Amino acid sequence: MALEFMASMMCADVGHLAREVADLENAGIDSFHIDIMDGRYVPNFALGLHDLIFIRQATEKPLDVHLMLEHPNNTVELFIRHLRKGDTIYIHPEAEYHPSATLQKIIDAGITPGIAINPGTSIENVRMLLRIAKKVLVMSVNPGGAGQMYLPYISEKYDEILPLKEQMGFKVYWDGACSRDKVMTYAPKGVDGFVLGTTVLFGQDQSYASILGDLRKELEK
Ligand code: S6P
Ligand code: MG
Repeated sequence: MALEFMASMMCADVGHLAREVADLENAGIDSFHIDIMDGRYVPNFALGLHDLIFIRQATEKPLDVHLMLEHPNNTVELFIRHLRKGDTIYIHPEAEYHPSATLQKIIDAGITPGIAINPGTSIENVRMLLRIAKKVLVMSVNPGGAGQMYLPYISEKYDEILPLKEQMGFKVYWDGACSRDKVMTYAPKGVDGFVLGTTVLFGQDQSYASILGDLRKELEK
């Protein structure tokens, strides 16, 4: 599949969520990234179940649900219930005693299983889960907020994980402080998709369509 651009919906104008979803869809976004936080696993609250339900009925595009929750095993069904085949749920392995059991629940429900790897977590720590997950969200900021600074040390993690993706059967996605330069550098290295937030997509002087169009044009060069 071609490179995927996901819109980080915690960065959207929540007062006009229907318009934001329609504008992004018309601009050619590939999927909607939904950051769910519990104020415990991360020190913030972002989107919630109701936002997910609203966005799910507002678009036919896939949803990319990033659970930043303690013990997602306890509540993952609440999210699964509103999703469909083609949607993804990512969990943070550190947030659960038995993350592979939670991933299995996601698989059994026909949803794509994903894991998110924190900046401070090494690939070695989650290596076995790479056999189960189909999508891996490599965090280049600590989970918990938009508009944070890119952490340069994560670049070495891409060097480690990208060579594994074919043999282990997963795709790699960038989450956090994604700039134009990061897309241009890491797409050719094999990153399959990028979560776009305040750094490049939201709150800019250009329209969504022209930002996404420019990114795609430049990638073709
Ligand atoms: C962070 C979250 C991310 C952010 C994204 C925002 O906890 O998982 O998905 O929403 O990083 O983008 P930016 O460009 O503002 O960092
Ligand atoms: Mg996220």
